[in-house]
Amino acid sequence: MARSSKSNSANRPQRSSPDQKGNGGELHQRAGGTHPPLTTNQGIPVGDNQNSLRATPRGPTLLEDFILREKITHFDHERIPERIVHARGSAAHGYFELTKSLKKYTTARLLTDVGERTPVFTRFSTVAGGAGSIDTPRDVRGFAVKFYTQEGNWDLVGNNIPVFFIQDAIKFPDLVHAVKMEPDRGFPQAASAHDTFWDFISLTPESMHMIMWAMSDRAIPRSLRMIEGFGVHSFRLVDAKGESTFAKFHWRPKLGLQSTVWDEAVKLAGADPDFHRRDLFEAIQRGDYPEWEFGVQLFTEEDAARFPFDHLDPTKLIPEELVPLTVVGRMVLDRWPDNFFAETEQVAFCPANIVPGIDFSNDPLLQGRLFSYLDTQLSRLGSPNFHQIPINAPKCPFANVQRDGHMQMHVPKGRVNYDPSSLQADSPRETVSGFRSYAQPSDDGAKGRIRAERFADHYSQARQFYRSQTPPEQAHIASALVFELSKVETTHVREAVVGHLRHVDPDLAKRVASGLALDAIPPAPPAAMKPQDLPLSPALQVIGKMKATLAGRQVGILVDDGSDAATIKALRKAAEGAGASVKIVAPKIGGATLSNGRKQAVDGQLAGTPSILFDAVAIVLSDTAGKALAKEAAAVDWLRDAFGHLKAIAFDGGARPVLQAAGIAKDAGVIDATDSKGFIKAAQTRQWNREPRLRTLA
Ligand code: HDD
Repeated sequence: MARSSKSNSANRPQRSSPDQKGNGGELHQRAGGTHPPLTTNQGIPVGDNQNSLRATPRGPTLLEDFILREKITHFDHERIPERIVHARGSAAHGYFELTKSLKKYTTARLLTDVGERTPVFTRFSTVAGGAGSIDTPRDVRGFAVKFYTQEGNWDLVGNNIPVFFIQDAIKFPDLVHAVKMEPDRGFPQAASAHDTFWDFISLTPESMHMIMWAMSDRAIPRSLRMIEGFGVHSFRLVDAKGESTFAKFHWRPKLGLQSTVWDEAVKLAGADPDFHRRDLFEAIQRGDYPEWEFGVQLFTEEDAARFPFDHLDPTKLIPEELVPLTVVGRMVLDRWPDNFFAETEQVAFCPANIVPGIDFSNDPLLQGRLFSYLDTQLSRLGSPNFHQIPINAPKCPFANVQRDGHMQMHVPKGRVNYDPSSLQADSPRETVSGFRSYAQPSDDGAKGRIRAERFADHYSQARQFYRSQTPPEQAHIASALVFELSKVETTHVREAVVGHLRHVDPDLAKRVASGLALDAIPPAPPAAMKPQDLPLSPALQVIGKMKATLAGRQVGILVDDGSDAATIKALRKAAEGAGASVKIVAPKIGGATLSNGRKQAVDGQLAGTPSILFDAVAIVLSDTAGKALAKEAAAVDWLRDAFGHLKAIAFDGGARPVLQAAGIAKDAGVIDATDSKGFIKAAQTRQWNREPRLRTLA
């Protein structure tokens, strides 16, 4: 029925003003800059992005609304499957610079041309937790570097621990199933302290060396900028004549290694689940670029034959005392990604991405990995063209006759999509400098599902690692085992693990058995090979190797109205002079009026900025504020935690009541705030001597 022109005009929707639209009105209009027109994915300019198309002002929404449907449909598909392991990660761009040529050993250009800078993209990760889990669980950290070399992409996909749990890739799905949340209950998230993990471990003696590392302070790092990285497997370097030398690859942080203490790691999980991501982001934003040395251990087939272990076994490392580390380059991370999803999430690493002059070894774990990663990217990124995503694409020219597939971004020209061909002048061809596998002579063994004989030594290097640690580190390992096994409900699993520890070190077994209140130390399982006493390797320590430095660290100063301005200024100057950054914490975020009457800007409000976030703390208060904050749990905990986490504490007279309320006894790390020099010295390390007086360690 035709409507009369009168009723038609009465029903016609009025053009809405910005405020009626719901776009925040004036503020939205006022935002500076030149804003391009908002369009649909088809380029159609959008007139109203706040209201869907309705049949009448209060009526139903119309299916016709292609703008609404396109927007919602795209949103519905925003998530892709997260990585089955290493789902939670943080990454940054940077460069690798060669400082010493390896020309004698390899033709790989990135390792021969001193001074050449190769762009890199490096992703750090935890292993067990989901993408939204915490940054500070006890876990291995992934350390994956994509080198965009002029001869193609090389991915060095390593960890912060130089060995692995298993010797053969066929065990990887079992290991990962065991450590991830249990399938019937869906917990625990990002934690190895549960029955299925330890059940698997107790039945997998080859994991014992890795367990020592995973229970050590290496698994609770202070910062991603303070972890080492390892390629784990032996690789080969191949020279122009086709001769090969084995290589192990290492990353060593310029800031030195540093870990947290366990109680701190647990509290960090609540205080700042993004602690490591934020730390990396903030360091890069302030121009304090994280840096690592790149080192190699080089050895020949003959050297390897003399090692008291099989270097193809990924549960073994080569002590630096046996084959020294030669530093040949450095990596600097100087740019945070522009977009987390496009870069950090979509980056696809693959140990099979290798360049001419580098080759694989027969390590059975590596061999399995060569298959797994390409396969996982197909399922995760959904197309065989994932190498065309900008973060994955080589930065050198690349061409072949692979074609088509989902999300093909290239538009190849011409008739030729096969090889060999003779119809097109510019079709790609094989080159003499192309990748060639090392012509490894094969040994005479028979085919079979067999492990090499010397892989059976499961305990010698676990013992070497444990015995090489400093006493506090040994206590941390024993305590971590007690903590983890105390979360295991099944008694026989607890006992079986302690049984293995007898082979590692009888004293360790005793400490853990006592920490679990076992009636007796359980029997050791039969060992396929008798553990040997290998020479100790101090290079395996964290505490022993820690640099005494505040560089890249963070100092928190707790102030309130009336705090002495001169003391705060002196402390800040000293801390910044030592390379630390300083954050001011106060009960109110709007600021504190100091003794000089000036308003002090505040970086964090007390309740939301616990001392857990800092490496060392100072507390500077007026007498009035000191008395008031002694009754404030957040302030008392601020000090109690700093003390418990073995941090240096500087305090002035006004802060004394808070110290008293926190039960802090003066020691070498509790220092008068006027002694800023003494404070900085104490802050360069943790107060390890304090620990035995504070908590019962196994
Ligand atoms: Fe793996 C991811 C490191 C053994 C299968 N692995 C992944 C990442 C790192 C490592 C750092 C994250 C990469 C990123 O940031 O995107 N993986 C290691 C190391 C291993 C190791 C150092 C032993 C030495 N991995 C290993 C085995 C297998 C896998 C034995 C399977 C046979 N790893 C994968 C995977 C992942 C992965 C399922 C998950 C997401 C991805 O690959 O891209 O394919």
